[in-house]
Amino acid sequence: MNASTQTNLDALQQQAQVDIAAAADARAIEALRVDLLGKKGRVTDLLKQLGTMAPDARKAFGEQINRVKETLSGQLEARARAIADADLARRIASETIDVSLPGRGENAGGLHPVTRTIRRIEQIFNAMGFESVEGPEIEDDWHNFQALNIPESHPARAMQDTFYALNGARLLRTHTSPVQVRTMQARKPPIRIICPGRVYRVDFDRTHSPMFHQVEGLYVAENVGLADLKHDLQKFLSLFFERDAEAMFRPSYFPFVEPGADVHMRWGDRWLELLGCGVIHPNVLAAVGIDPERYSGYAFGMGVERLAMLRYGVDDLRLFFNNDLRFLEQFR
Ligand code: 2NL
Repeated sequence: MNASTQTNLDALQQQAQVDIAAAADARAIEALRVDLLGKKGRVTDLLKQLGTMAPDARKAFGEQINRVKETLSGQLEARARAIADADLARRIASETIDVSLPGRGENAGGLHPVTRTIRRIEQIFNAMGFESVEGPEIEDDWHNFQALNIPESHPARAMQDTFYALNGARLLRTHTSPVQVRTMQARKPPIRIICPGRVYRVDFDRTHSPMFHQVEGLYVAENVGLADLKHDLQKFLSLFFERDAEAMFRPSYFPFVEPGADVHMRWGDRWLELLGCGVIHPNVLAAVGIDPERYSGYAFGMGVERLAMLRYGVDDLRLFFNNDLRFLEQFR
């Protein structure tokens, strides 16, 4: 090792330390690193001179240069970290995030109140052993009327006027009873079903819509009668309205049942008519191929919108079909 090379190394190290301490930003540090330790850097240059030295000197000086190299490398890194920390501290002190800006929000959809009511009715009856069955909305006269003990020119047809096509060969069903007719034809008792769905009548005012929803139900087996009907509907009403419902069965006429009844429920100091029901007429059982001497059954029908109006406190049925979001959003 010669004295001048030694001096050069000491001087280089001292100057480098001064420069590193003075570096003001990340770019200055990087420039220094390249100038000192890069491929053509000054420390690297000194290492290249080792080749010209005697073996003893080469070993001692080589170790020295590597120590300097490591020291400078550590100092560069420490300075770079100090600069980054100071930068961050300055940004934290000077910048602010406005957390008061409202978010964009999610437009969550929801189920229509009629759908929710149908599901609620189904849930209760399914738990009582009734299977949900659906069927066509376009029907023929036999399934919608004749099988239900409503012959041609029967006065009950005037109350269930509907929409016809193909010269009366097809019509929009006026109740979901035809689904029950089809199910009774296809199965053997015991049969315990409910039939939810859209139905159509020529009717339009505050409490009637030309299209509305119904859930009908029936239970056909041996020895099914009025007592089963009263018990099961009483139970349904209590579960649906979440209270000990006081029900009244008042005689009423439907061609497809005998006896028939309207079910009323105490509502404050009034009685509200909620649904119709009865013991299935023997003519109906015979029409679908079930022996009325062996089997009997009860049936009932309810308007979904009517129950939804009572449950949600809605006073105009047409609101359900106007598709006004201000109304519908209240049911989410
Ligand atoms: C009402 C009255 C009712 C039925 C529907 C029915 C169905 C078959 C046989 C016998 Cl397949 N009856 N359904 C019975 C009585 C009343 O509905 O006011 N619905 C909204």
